[in-house]
Amino acid sequence: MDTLTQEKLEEKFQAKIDADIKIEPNDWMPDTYRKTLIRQISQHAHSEIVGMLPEGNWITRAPSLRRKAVLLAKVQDEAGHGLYLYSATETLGVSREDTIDDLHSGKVKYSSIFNYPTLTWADIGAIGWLVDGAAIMNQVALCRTSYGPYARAMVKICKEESFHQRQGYEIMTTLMNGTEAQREMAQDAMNRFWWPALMMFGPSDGESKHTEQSMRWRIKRHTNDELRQSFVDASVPQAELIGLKIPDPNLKWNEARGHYDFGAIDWEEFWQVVGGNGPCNKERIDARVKAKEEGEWVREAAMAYAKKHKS
Ligand code: FAQ
Repeated sequence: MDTLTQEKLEEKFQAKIDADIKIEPNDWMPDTYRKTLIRQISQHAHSEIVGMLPEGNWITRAPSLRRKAVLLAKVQDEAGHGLYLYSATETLGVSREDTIDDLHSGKVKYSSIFNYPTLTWADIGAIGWLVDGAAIMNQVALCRTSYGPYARAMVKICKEESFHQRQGYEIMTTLMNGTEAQREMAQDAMNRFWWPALMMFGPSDGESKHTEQSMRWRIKRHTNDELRQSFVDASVPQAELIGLKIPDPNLKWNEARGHYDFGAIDWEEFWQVVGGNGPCNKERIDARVKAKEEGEWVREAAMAYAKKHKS
């Protein structure tokens, strides 16, 4: 293709983005736009699937039948989110098999948050409230992302995530209305999940290598720091309402900014976890690889059945 045609195509493409017209799978798109989407959506899909593991750990130990039914439904929702997102990735011309292999080989990332362990029942409350809460803050904005299949997947995902956030907050509220030991357990979960939840939004804007281009393409509608700030502003009153303390001595309402100021994030910890050295990275990938190996016979049987009924 000559450069003039390439330039014209890129101009037309950007004009569509600027007019908020969705890009669909068969539309022309720059190679780098396609690659950025494959990276982000597949990372997002993997996060949903790996994210089932810390909570799945508590299904057999949920404190009542009601809690168990709710947690089962939530974890199954996450599986569904992963499947929509793998489908959205496939519309960009990559196979699901390759995408999953990239996760297992460590080539592609998933959210740092799922490399932390779930030590107590209160962690399930903290994940629902804070982790799903952070996920929604990011995903509501993604309902308006420029790539059609990703934006449409996000609409259903956000509806389910807001139920997840409420169930987590309800667990925390119940614990905070319980015994001294239950309140301590809830506060301990808060202490361990608060900072990793803030890290979910990614590096600060000055350090984020993809934000500028992704904002121009309207893949991202807000920067990492903008979303992180909105999350802090929304979470502080929720914590205060049920008597939980935010583990940050520098957290303070700033009247002039109209936002909470908060302490420095430990970016060294973030990059260690992203780089594979978090508390549970190895355990998470081992579990996914094992699940794939043990599911081989199911896939084979399904394919054989599909072939037989096609012919
Ligand atoms: N963890 O230049 P940026 C959920 C990487 S879903 C690991 O700022 P970008 C539901 C990033 O990939 C949670 N890696 O990147 C649920 C890049 O690396 P690369 C997942 C991270 O893409 C709840 C490098 O750092 N949500 O929780 C992280 O513009 C409960 C530089 O960063 C999504 O994936 C991180 N936290 O912005 C499930 C939402 N942050 O690839 C179960 C969609 C950054 O160049 C239970 N994704 N990195 O080597 C996004 O919005 C964006 O991709 C960001 C990062 C905001 C995550």
